[in-house]
Amino acid sequence: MNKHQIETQYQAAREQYAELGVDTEAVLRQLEQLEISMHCWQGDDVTGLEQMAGGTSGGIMSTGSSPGIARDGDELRDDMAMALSLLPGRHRVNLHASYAETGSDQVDRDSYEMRHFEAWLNWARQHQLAVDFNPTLFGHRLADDNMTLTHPDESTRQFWIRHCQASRRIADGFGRALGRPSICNIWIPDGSKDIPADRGVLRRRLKDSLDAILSEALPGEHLVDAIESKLFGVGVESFTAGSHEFYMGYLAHSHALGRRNVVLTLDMGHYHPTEAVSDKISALLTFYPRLLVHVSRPVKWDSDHVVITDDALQDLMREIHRSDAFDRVSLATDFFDGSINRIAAWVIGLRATRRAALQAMLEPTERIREAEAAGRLADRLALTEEAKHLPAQAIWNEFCVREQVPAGLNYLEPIHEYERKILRERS
Ligand SMILES: [Mn+2]
Repeated sequence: MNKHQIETQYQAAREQYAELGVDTEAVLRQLEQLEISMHCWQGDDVTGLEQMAGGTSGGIMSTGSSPGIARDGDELRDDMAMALSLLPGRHRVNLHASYAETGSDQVDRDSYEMRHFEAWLNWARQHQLAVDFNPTLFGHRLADDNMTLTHPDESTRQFWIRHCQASRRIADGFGRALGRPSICNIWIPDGSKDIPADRGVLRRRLKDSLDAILSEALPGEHLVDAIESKLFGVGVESFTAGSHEFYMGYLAHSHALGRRNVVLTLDMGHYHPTEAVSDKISALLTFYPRLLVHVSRPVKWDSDHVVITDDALQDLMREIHRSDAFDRVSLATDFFDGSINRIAAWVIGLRATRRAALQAMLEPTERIREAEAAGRLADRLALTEEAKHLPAQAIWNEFCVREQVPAGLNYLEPIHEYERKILRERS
């Protein structure tokens, strides 16, 4: 499809949306402003760049052996730049602490500093990207028993506390250096395979650890703290210390202490399969000003499949749109699939995320609300159904043209070429 066809189809679609009271030009402006934080760990199957520790664990697992996995930081950044060149709209980059490049420095995670992320900072500057950050509490000899911030051994627990403290300072450093606040998201794998005798002691220890981590006052204009719950993981099926209820409580506790910069993270793969993450948006925004969503796709469990257009994603975006909260809900992708071209995985997942946001923004919400307010519930349902089949694709293609990235499927050929020229050369 060429530019002329895209423009013709866009004009026809624009009129169709206008009839239902939707201004597509305003939607395109909003979509362009929407920042999505692209995770780095899709590019190397969550391996990381450290000298001293490696691999996943902690109940998460990447599978697949597509050729050309990034072998060092430069290759990973090249691959990310390639993916970003095929994505319309604004992006941030999401790093894990395990992507530190320590060179000849024999330094462990509790002593990481900003200088170990120098290459990432320079790269982010060059590509005008803000950076989000995550301490890495898995894939390490001191996390082999799936206990970190809840660890009964005091020195091990203190190691992980120091790691999270160091991570907050690094996130603060990125926020300062780039002039855009960094979100520092804490997720821990802590739990147990079988039924623990004392859940309370583990959770009280987690609370104390988080208090120790968050007690250092760092200015909110550079740093936002996020806490991420989980239901279960492989090897920790019976108990997870950091459950949704735990962190809901911890959030209330933090805000009561005046730590208003702590937000909750909703990972779409971290709940019961029939639980609707979309429904949590308006519930949380009633009490807290901000949220972070990890956009993922669970398949029967928290499998972290590449994000695609499915009901869970569409419902999530619709709720954010209906809450008029795209500026209060931060979006960050979180998936890893090594069984397909890893760059295509990023591009497909990130494009699906933004397209779902577009689909939501294009909804004739005013009409649907009018019908609801008037008690015309059949009209509400009919309009909601009709909205699913309006020509959103024509608006998306026009957006891609304006953003100077490939429309439709045209992003595939550059990926194939990159695979032939770059990925196949990596052994
Ligand atoms: Mn997550």
